[in-house]
Amino acid sequence: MERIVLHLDLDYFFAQVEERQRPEIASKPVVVCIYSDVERGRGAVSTANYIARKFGVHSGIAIFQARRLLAGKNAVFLPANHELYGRVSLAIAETLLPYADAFEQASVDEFYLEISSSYRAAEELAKKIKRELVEKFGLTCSVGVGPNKLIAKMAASFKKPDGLTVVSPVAVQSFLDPLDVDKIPGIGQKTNQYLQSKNIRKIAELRMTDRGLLAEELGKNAAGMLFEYAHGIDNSVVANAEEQKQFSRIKTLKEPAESLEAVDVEELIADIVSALEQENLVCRVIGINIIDSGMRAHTRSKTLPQPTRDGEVIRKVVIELLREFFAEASVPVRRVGVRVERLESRKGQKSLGEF
Ligand code: DCP
Ligand code: CA
Ligand code: CA
Repeated sequence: MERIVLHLDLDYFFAQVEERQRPEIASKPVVVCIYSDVERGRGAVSTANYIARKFGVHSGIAIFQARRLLAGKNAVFLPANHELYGRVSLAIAETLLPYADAFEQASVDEFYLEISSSYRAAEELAKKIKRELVEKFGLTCSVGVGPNKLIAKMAASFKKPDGLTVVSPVAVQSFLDPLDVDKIPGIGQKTNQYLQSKNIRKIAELRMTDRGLLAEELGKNAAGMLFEYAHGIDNSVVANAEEQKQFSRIKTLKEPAESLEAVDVEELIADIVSALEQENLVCRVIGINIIDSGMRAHTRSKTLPQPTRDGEVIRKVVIELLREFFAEASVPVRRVGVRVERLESRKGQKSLGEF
């Protein structure tokens, strides 16, 4: 049994839902529109079916531009019906939930399921889910299966529409290497432009690039993240926002404190470390929560280049944040808290220390 993540993304979601409502339009170009000015027909394309995409129509272009591209093509333009898409999205989530050990809805049409299984069984489950969504909702989707969220998502985008791509742990590197760097989810335009300017086009090239060099331009955190992604490493947990809890502990000081020396955070840190250990989690962000004697709240935080649950590391960061706070504070402190965020699973964790 391994930790396996399945990512599911509905194909041309809004337009596909519209096609299901009126099957007679499915053979035509379908464009779902978000109107900013209904009378004048102005606004942007929300999405389009694959027939319309063949003519160059895609999310984000102006409606008038889509009309021009589809002139004489018998195209159907519809206003977005968000209420309907929301209902369908919810019903899909309810269908998927029972299959998952952990479940996360990432957007209106994207879902992560964590399953403890074998890759063979995971592939069968993916097929079963795809059939079920066609039977229940008349909707196709693209699914990716992999050892973490990153690989599952990239696998789901690999073949669209109606795709199913399974990337087992041994296949991760050969799956990633030939892909363009802009296939990495969340890679910004600036980062992409920088990589292009350095002739780093494929993930294989990114993987071979010196990490220090990347850090000079992109900063240590962004470079570290990018480097981990290029190696297929992602330890983020599958969990909905409300479960992606941060851990925090706070206490009221016996006397309002005006300096770092008057604050003892040992107990708070010990509590946090034991909570992380209990759930087998590490954190990437460490913060402090402060209530001053005027009852105002202050927070500060720091992102680490490597996730941790080491009490020493956490203490050092907390002390640093408190020192910075007291250096600028003008009122005494009544309550002090410590919190950790961006929690990641330790299960089967790999880190760059291994490279
Ligand atoms: N959407 C939007 N405006 C955008 C992008 C998306 O209104 N700029 C909406 C319409 C999409 C839905 O969000 O149907 C999901 O977005 P996706 O990026 O997943 O795109 P599609 O599902 O439409 O197409 P694909 O088959 O490529 O996933
Ligand atoms: Ca989609
Ligand atoms: Ca999507």
